Amino acid sequence: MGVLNVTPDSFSDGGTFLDAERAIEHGRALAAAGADILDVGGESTRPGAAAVEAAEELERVGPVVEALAVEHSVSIDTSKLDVARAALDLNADIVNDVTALRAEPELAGLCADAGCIVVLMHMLGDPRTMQDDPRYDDVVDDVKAFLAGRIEAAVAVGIDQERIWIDPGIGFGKTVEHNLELTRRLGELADLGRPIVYGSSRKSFIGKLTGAEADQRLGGTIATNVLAAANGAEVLRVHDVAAMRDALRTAAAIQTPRG
Ligand code: HH2
Repeated sequence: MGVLNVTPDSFSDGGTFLDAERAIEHGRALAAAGADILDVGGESTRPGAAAVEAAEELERVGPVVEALAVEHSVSIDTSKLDVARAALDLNADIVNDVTALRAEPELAGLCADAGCIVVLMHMLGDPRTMQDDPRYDDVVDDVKAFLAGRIEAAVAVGIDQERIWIDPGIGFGKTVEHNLELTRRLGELADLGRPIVYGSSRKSFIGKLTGAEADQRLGGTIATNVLAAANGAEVLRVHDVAAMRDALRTAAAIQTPRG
């Protein structure tokens, strides 16, 4: 899954793809580099990010989804009903909601009616406050229980269980240690029986471990994603698709001896 942020303020690429033509071009480049899904977002969820009105978010992502969804599989990274509805009308295939259908509960009904895939992600608190001293009894058990509850809620409103993907929400209300433990024990989420999405790309815990700025975190991004894939992640949400593809191919070749 290639990240396509059509925002002025995303933490690692804010402003780079705010122009629709540049965003579309970048989306095509991500697909050419091997992304199976393009994750288009118009609102940053970085800690402390400013909220965006639905109309503005849609103005950002609408033309990009319209151009790319006829060519590629597109997920819309939004928590808003109106944005998701418009994106699905423009042929998006997946709704990726970092609030797991909690921000605007009507979004669940829309997804049920549309029959699209839905990504349910764990987040503690909201983007304004989530990094203020996050605490868990056991981070993996707590995230797992939360995701089990959100799957149940989604199925209760008519979303097909088979169309639900789950995500531990790396960096969303987590310390460095929480992110490392979730990555180390990611396999425990497989008990929920749904594909696991994993998004560590360029995130600040990698910066805290390596000292690297956001655009210099590829090494840490690759390490975390290769281990996440080995631990059962099926969908890896990354900015640097070509490097990730090569890393995954190499890791897979080690794991699968050729006859
Ligand atoms: N992370 C971000 C945004 N959306 N969606 C899922 N399912 N999983 C994630 O880990 C995830 C996500 C944050 O990263 P990014 O889009 O690069 O930054 P920003 O939120 O600042 O636009």
